[in-house]
Amino acid sequence: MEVARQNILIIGAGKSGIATSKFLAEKSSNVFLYDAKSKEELKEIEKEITSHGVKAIFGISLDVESLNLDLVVVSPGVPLTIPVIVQAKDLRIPVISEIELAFSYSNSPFIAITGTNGKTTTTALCGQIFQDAQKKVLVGGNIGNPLISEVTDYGQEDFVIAETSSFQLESVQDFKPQVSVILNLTPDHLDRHKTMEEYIRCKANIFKAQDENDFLILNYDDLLVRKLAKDAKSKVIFFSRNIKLEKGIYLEKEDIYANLDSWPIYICKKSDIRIKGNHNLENAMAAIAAALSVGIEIPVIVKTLKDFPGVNHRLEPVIEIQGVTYINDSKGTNPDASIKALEAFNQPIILIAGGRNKGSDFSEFANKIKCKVKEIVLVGEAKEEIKNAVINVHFNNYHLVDTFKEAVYQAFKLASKGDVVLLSPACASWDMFNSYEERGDYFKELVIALRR
Ligand code: UMA
Repeated sequence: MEVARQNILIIGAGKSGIATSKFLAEKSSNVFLYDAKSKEELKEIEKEITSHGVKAIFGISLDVESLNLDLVVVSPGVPLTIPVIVQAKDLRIPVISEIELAFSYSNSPFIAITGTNGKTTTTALCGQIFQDAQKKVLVGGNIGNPLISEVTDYGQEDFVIAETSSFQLESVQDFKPQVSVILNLTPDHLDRHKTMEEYIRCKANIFKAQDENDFLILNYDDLLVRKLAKDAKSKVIFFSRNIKLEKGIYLEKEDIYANLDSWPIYICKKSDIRIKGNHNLENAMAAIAAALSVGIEIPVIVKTLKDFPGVNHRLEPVIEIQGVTYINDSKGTNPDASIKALEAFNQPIILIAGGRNKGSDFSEFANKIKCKVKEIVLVGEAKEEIKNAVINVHFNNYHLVDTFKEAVYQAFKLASKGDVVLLSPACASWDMFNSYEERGDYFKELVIALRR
């Protein structure tokens, strides 16, 4: 993609937008960075990017036509329906996402991973397997570091392992991973995508440009994911923990097998995998499939599965105080993720939940709460909505609080020896924090302070 001396507008001055601005400024583009937030809020960012020759347009309405643009690059969190983007599209200016730009500059094959839940764990696990196989890898994307920020290193990598969200995939055209993975599909981000069909369409863009030389790894046990196989031009590899597949990765009793060519090959025991729970078994099977599809040896894969400890903010043990275990699952940002977190424990659970609802329905979550939870502490914008959902299933052990700090203290007071205090909000953090990482870190800080 030719970008030198082109007029390029980047939308969103978060991690992706800042990295994209710097990248394009280095390539001699004429770069404008737009953000709806005020100049005052973004003054540090303005200082940083203007030193790279980028022009900031913050907190004011923008006449796209006046900039004589050649290209618009959108950050993931920016809906494609905002007036600036609509105007750009009306003017037939190409609008692309940051991952598509990064992809167009890469010479390395991409392993791209999506799904409603488990994508960070699977991305990190794949990264570790590939590294342990002595491959040079770049791990990035939705996991936290925008791919474009590493783009200068491209070409030196054997593989780019990219966690990709529905936001990032929404508008891609030429994004063509050598291996694409879809782990599962349950309602999420419907405040932006509006319908489940549209959410699935965005996720399915991960394999839209693939051809018969590429691989698509799909969860056979998830009907919505399984159905996508019919739209694929690439070679589909299914994985299943419920069914002995004729072809694919599957569980038979306690053993995992891969049958990709003519006969089944034993991989390892389910219990060999260090990260626990059915959802992690699925993540591990997807990672096995991805690794095998590029020829990584089984002993390397198995060694990593035995060692890999999981990722921060995902069922992350924090501390034990007076026989109570505190678990940080701040990454549980939708009901399905939090249902999986609840299923991972046999002990009585004091659950901290709530935050910003992303258009989810809480009724299934409420049913799971009724079965697994002793007491629930509710906080944030969605607290009333979750309260109503649990009342509907006749669960009355709820406690409403005003601040996150209060939520942690309340959970501490309610817990007794043998209990688990679990932060798994089923909601985004954006009503109280900048990110789920910030929420999880604050939880850990508050919990560790309880010990004193
Ligand atoms: N903005 C506007 N107008 C709008 C909306 C936003 O100007 O209409 C501006 C905001 O004022 C803000 C900027 O856009 O200044 C934020 O851009 P962004 O939301 O794209 O944030 P980034 O910092 O670039 O982070 C993004 C991803 N964020 C989202 O998708 C919301 C990060 O994923 C990702 O790690 C990062 O790029 C690097 O790739 C986070 C996330 O929550 C973890 N992802 C969602 C999820 O996992 O469920 C999809």
